[in-house]
Amino acid sequence: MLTVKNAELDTVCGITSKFPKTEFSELAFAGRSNVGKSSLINALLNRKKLARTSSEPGKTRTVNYYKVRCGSDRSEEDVFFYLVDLPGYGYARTSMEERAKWGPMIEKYLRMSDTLRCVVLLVDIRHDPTADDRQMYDWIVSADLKPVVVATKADKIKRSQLDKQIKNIRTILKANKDVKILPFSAETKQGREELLELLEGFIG
Ligand SMILES: Nc1nc2c(ncn2[C@@H]2O[C@H](COP(=O)(O)OP(=O)(O)O)[C@@H](O)[C@H]2O)c(=O)[nH]1
Ligand SMILES: [Mg+2]
Repeated sequence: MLTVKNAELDTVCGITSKFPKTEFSELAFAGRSNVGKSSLINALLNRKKLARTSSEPGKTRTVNYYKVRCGSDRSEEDVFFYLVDLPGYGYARTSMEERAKWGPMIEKYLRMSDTLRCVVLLVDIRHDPTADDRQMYDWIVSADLKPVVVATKADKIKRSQLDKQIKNIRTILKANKDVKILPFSAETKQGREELLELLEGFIG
């Protein structure tokens, strides 16, 4: 199990900047704007305001690299990795121009990173995944990465609805049975430990 010891914003990449060559494994996070990505990153890293959350969606236009140091019961030494926050997509009021840049930027990142080990796709547990979500999912698979899907805001539905919603997400993404779809809540921290454990399997 990982215990987060330190996390800091290391690099911010704009649309035209080159992605850095990092010395540790990269774990990337993708999803629609407002899906709860910043909240999940903060919950995961036990930090209140490291990643900026906003009720105004569509603000992030950058790829943010957080350098994370963890203790691990699997090794004596601390474990380092980069958590990579990819730009949110699908926000209705984003200009066409901005929207046109999102795809190539994500594709370029997936192609260029040598140390990328995993992309976590976030979808809202209450809603059907969108065409953009499906595109993102297919890019992850095409990049020969094993997708991890996190269904956010799990506190917003009844427990009795959970299985049904997960099944629905699986069907729409066409994710086969061995793809993990993990219910998560930044409010209650449901799924946090399981996600950390899953991520630990990808680094090192
Ligand atoms: N109830 C609940 N609200 C959440 C959760 N995660 C995020 N939110 C809310 O959803 C909105 C968008 O969250 P944010 O993390 O900024 O989303 P991002 O645009 O994907 O980074 C904010 O108002 C958050 O407070 C969650 O697990 N449960
Ligand atoms: Mg955000």
